[in-house]
Amino acid sequence: RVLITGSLGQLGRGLNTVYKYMYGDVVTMTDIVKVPTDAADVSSYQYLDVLSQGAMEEAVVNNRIDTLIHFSALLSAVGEQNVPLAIQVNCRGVENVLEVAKKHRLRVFIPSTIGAFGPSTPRDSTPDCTVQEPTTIYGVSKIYAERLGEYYHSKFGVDFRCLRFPGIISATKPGGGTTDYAIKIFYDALQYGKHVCYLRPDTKLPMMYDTDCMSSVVQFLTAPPNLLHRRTYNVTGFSFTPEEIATSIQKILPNFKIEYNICPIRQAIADSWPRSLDDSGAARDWGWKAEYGLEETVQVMLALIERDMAKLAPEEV
Ligand code: VAH
Repeated sequence: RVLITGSLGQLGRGLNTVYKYMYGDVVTMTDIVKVPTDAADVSSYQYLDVLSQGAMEEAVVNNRIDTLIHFSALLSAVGEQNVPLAIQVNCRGVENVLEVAKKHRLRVFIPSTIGAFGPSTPRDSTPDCTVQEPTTIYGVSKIYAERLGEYYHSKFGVDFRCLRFPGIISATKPGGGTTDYAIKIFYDALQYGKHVCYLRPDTKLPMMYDTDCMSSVVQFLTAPPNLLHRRTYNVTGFSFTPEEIATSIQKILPNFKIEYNICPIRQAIADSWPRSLDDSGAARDWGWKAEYGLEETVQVMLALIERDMAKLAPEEV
């Protein structure tokens, strides 16, 4: 059985749906939102504060968990606004997860990110193993997660697995990241025909569509340990700039307009991150391959959001 922390966030909801579809009722969803808004999604939901190791252990034992997926984290932009909280959630949370995993022999998945790289990292085709000097607390905390996980793996034999994700594009609300514009742009395109982007038109970043992100987690977690030459791998989909994604949207919505109002904080963060990732290590070791490119992502995002908007009352959109 699987326990997902941060399960009501952008990645948690998607992975719960995938596991439910594949294996039935095997997931215990946890988060710090006390009353889940979407009851259909959350029949197995439990409140869990990742800062409480005792509560985490209790949830693991009571639900007979063997795999812990730790999605709780403060993302890059919001982390800069509350550094002490980012350290608590992102560092103390990981320490608790790894201790519980050690004690109960769990397989653990913790996502890392392109944010774990910084301005001194080669920015194009960034490899798995390179300079990591991030300039955000988010990046610093994710390096800590990578290294602590690798340490628990080599020292205590914890089956720790970690993927460095690019920006994830999904038809769900994102939460406080620098890559969030690449989701909001679709909602704005359908609702207002216009998006005001906080990044410069030429800011290239690596991204990946939701379905590819979910399959990377499922595939990586089922890979036999003898295939893994490392415990932290890059995975990616494709790279684009705000200008390029706007052009793709205009192919479907010709009247769509993009304007720019640069946010200096998020621009500086984006400028310190890779423009593209080399994920050939994941491809070689466990057969990873992304399926979605920019055009497919734009098509599916517009279709999904249009469908969801049609279901909701106007004030809920
Ligand atoms: C953020 N989406 O923008 C996250 C991410 C690729 C970066 O980890 O903070």
